Amino acid sequence: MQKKELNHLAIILDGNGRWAQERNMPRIKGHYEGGRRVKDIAIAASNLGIKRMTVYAFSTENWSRPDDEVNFIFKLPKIFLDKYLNDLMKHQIRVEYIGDISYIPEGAKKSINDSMIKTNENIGMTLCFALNYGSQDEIVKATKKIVQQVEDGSLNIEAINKEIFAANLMDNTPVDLLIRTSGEQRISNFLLWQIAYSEIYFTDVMWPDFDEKQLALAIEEYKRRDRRFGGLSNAK
Ligand code: V0D
Repeated sequence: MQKKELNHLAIILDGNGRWAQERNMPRIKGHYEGGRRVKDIAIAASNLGIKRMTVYAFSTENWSRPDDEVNFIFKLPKIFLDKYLNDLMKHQIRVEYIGDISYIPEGAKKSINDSMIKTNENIGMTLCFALNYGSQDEIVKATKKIVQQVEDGSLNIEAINKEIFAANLMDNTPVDLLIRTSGEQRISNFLLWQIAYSEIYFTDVMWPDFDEKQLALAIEEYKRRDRRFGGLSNAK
């Protein structure tokens, strides 16, 4: 029985604000530290041979946070890019995003586009930021695209299947391992289709404390589960 590769790692980055508050620091400091962890864990994951890492950086529900916090969060793409572009290039990491960036501030949009253009030729891991992303929205958008193709006459209703459906999502790489930090045990509208067969790892560690050691623990658990089920008929 072949071992299941860890191709796509997805992470719900939770606990930045709480981490800062517990240290009597402003919540935005937690987001800043969280951004640094994204860079560290992306490099560690790429060194481990992981091909894609998707991080839930800002959800459609996060708009309800205080204005100052939201404004700072949208400065992070530029801060992140200015500080870490060299590291991304050195490790051949490509930046992508999923989500609806039409409503996010122009400055953030520009940095996101710059980061994609500058890292476009990199051949290593893809680091995908889920920005203003919601999985139910993604599924509704995919449905509209499919209906449009049927209306155009380019797609027959009988031809619609799960492969066609997946191909109309923003990204359709199946998630092998989903990690959520900071103690919450929910999916929160993240990659609902893509996690159909994924292992899920919950940890109480808050995102700014999630280091390479924590990543190694998560991957160890992933491999242990794979070995446990690998002996049985595990046809998927
Ligand atoms: C805050 C922890 C990098 C979680 C990470 C606007 C929330 C730091 C980016 C980024 C955020 C996004 C796109 C890109 C380059 C960098 C980022 C957001 C939040 C949402 F092309 N960190 N970061 N984007 N945080």
